[in-house]
Amino acid sequence: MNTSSKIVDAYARIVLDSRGDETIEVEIRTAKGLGRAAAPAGKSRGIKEAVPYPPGGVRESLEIFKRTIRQRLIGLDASEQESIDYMLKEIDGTDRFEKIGGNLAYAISLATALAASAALEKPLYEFLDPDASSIPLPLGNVLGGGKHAGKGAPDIQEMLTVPLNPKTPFDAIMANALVHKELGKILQKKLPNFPLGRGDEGAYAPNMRIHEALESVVEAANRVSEITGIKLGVGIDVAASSLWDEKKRCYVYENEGKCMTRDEHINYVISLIREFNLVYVEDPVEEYDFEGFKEVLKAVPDILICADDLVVTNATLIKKAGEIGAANAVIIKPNQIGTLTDTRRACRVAQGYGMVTVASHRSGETPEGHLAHIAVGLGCKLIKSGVIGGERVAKANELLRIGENLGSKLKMATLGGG
Ligand code: 2PG
Ligand code: MG
Repeated sequence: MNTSSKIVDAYARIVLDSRGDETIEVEIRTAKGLGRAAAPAGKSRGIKEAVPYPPGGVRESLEIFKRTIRQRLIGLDASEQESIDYMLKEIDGTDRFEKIGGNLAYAISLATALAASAALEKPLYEFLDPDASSIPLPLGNVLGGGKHAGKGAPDIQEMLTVPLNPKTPFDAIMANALVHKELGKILQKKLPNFPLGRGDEGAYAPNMRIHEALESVVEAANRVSEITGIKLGVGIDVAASSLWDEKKRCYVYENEGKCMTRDEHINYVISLIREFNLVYVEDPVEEYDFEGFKEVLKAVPDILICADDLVVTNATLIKKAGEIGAANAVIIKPNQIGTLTDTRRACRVAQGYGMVTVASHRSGETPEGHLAHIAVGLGCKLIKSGVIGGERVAKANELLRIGENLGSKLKMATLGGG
């Protein structure tokens, strides 16, 4: 046992997330440091994800922590992440943290890792991987709708940009911020009465159809490429499970006034990819349609087809997707699976299939930068963490600090393979 990382006390409390919803925050104290972490929350959640809270909600998770978990943490070594995460799974006893809540598990798991890294005097990314040196490219949501915005916004949840050849972490995050600014100007010109309203992740949420919205994002990205010399790619998160109506068996595009059959929808997504030269498409079809993913990837093999709700950071589901060739990229949201150990497993399996791993925020976030460390420490080539808003910028700014800390070791990630 490393005495400096021995857990001497643990606390939990309820705090607010970026949407003003209650979430659980955990503190793990060692003789030499403190780890504090709160869980984010999704709105377009996958059905197969860890259950965020037991039936009694966040308060029940808090009670469970006080009653059964706190005492069992005290005396353990915070640097032994795997055994602590295993203990959480054993206490819960279900596959999806239905009893204690995936968000409680995740807050404990991350707070433990932070406590260990503080005790060992290492940044979290280095605790996760001592050889980590690559800074992921930021994939930033600049315009969106779906479940993250109100009525009238585009049916597609997110339209994103990614700098493809930035020289430094600063160039990378600044490029997306400039796109957001240029886009604001373009939207105001097109919609003089648009009061620059934004959705949950800080992306503009105009009253606009998909086609015009994508045209605007491409225009903003091109302008920024011209100004900065940085090449920008455009992508989308269709979040297709949010559109799928199981009873009607079609994809409901409310704002477009359409209900598309599975095949019409797949053809539509492929047509958008071709027309707008998209480089990245997340969740093109609903969360049970592995074959649909495969069809899309087959049609556009050079594009990143990224699985989020399909695989929910679950190594077994990622393996299934890898085996049949359903996706060449995968979203990594630690609270979808509940522990850092299982998040690491998910990354390893995905990277083993040559998939690009994309560390991702949730639409309800905490004002912390930890996701940047997780992205670097787990070898993710992309980080999807929004462009503006304190809780989004916290992750971007943390990438800058990690970059400085890496010094001459620093490499910028590039896309393509593994
Ligand atoms: C997504 C996420 C994050 P949510 O679908 O990728 O952008 O949304 O957190 O609401 O699941
Ligand atoms: Mg998604």
